[in-house]
Amino acid sequence: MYVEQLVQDGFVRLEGAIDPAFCEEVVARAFEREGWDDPTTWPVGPVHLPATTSYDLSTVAPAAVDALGHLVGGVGACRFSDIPDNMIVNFPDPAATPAPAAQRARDPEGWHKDGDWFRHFLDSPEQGLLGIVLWRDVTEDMGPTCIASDSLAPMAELLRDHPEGLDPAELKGPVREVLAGCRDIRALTGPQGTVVLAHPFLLHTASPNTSSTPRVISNTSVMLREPMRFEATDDRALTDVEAATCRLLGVDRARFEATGPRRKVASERERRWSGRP
Ligand SMILES: O=C(O)CCC(=O)C(=O)O
Repeated sequence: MYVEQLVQDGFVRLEGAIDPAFCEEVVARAFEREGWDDPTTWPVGPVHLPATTSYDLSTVAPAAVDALGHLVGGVGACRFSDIPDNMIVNFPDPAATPAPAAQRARDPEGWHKDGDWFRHFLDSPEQGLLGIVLWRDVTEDMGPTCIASDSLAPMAELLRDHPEGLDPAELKGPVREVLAGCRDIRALTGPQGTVVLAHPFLLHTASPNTSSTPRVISNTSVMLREPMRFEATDDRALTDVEAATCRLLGVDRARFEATGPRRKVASERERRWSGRP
């Protein structure tokens, strides 16, 4: 159902997936917790808040449960598919100048494939999907996430060609090379309550907020119980993400076997949040 969309856009956008009133409650709680009631005291640029809680997907975004069925084989196939409140609040930056999304690709700094905590393989279960929640309206001038919709195929080829796996640090150089060839750069905008479910290989980055309104989103990983499989069997069809990955590689099916260790990598973000140096 979503294969074509994943291949063309890199993501599926579910507008109206979360009730705007609920979004406002969650944002208000975070702003109150952080003492951000007075705009004159706001910081400048992005602030990444750690999660204080996670909301059950079927309760707050039932439409997303249906989409997960097609994309990754359903909530039952996931080790984690809830919505945490780890907001990324991108505060206005008065020094920033408005620029179209395409311009962000000229500076490779910040562009990444999500997953700074594990060694990456073509079939990695740690990031079955990149989920992005728009907790408030996001417009072009509000520092939206910028995505490279045509990054999926070269990223899939890179991971196919490295069955030994790549640590996050080893991905940095190749990501720059992939980005240099990308031409389809878009801003992820949309109304409050939109849930974006993106292919895990989608390259993306933050951008400066040139408006006077904070941009409030969160990122999450839909984590799978098992590695992805790119060959259908009698009792299991390919999920949309697996089928899209095959299409991106120009094949109907693919055999992939990891030859290196699947391992966790201590990320800078985790160290920051746990207060360790
Ligand atoms: O803030 C954004 O728009 C993107 C942030 C991001 O990509 C990340 O934290 O991994």
